[in-house]
Amino acid sequence: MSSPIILATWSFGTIANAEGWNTLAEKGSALDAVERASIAIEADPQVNSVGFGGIPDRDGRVSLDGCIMTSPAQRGAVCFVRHHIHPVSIARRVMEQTPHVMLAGQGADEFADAQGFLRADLLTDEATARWEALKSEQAAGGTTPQANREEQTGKGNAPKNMPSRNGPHDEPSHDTVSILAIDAEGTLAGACSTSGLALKIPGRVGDSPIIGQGLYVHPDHGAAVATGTGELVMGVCGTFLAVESMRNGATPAEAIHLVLQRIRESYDIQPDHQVGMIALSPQGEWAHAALVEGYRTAVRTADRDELVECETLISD
Ligand code: SD4
Repeated sequence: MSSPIILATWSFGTIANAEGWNTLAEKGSALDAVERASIAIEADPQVNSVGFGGIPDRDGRVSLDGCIMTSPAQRGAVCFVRHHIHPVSIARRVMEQTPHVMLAGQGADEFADAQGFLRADLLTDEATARWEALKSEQAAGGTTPQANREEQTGKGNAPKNMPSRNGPHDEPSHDTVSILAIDAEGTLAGACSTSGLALKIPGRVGDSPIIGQGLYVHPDHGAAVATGTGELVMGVCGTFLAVESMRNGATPAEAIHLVLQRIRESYDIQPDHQVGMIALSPQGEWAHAALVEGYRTAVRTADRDELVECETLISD
């Protein structure tokens, strides 16, 4: 028997954890817990970076990405979903009902239809208002949201700014929900769900739904998730690198430090960039770290329910 734990990114992670903990406390599986935790955030219209209510792309359309994983052989993902609210649940069906790992765009939506998921309009009035404000800001020559920059500079060809939602690093800008859990049987699971970057170029997909980028889980060696500027994570296979490092003997803290250092070495990090990571060992030891301040992780166990400020920063 193990002591269950659930960890989720950002302050809305406490809401995700509350939902996931209901499952873990009743001796449910980590897989069910991370799916239910994702659903809670995806369904919340106040969260403008995940699921229903996500901020649209450059052309005003919302697209969602998500994945779920328990082992290299048990993983599913969807990206560029435009007509369904729960990408993690669709990803789980890809994992359980198909021989494939990932479905994209129209194919993912049609698969979701066939699986009985109901179509929904992902756009809310609030997200439209925020999108219009961002477009005006952009037209007035203000900060250009990173996703809409087609030109690239610097050694690492990374986008220059964080998504301009409500602010680059402060909590109103919630970002991706990335979740890791261990259940009473000691089984690890993880999930990621996002609407990606505000004002992204239509078709852009980040790290969150890619196995080994936004999420990686190995039952014997540990699990890791990422949030933040996906392009930075994608050049270093961020979560795979973290779990592989744990396989080679690194602690969770050492593993994610190595990844964030690798990101620093590989890119010209801009002031608005951020990457936050969580790593969890099969024994329940966990750590988090971020490129810059503002990132936090919600943790829930039998005797702990709190939001932990990330004090371990990897900065120049
Ligand atoms: C992406 N990693 O699409 C996501 C966005 C995110 O915190 O996590 N923001 O690049």
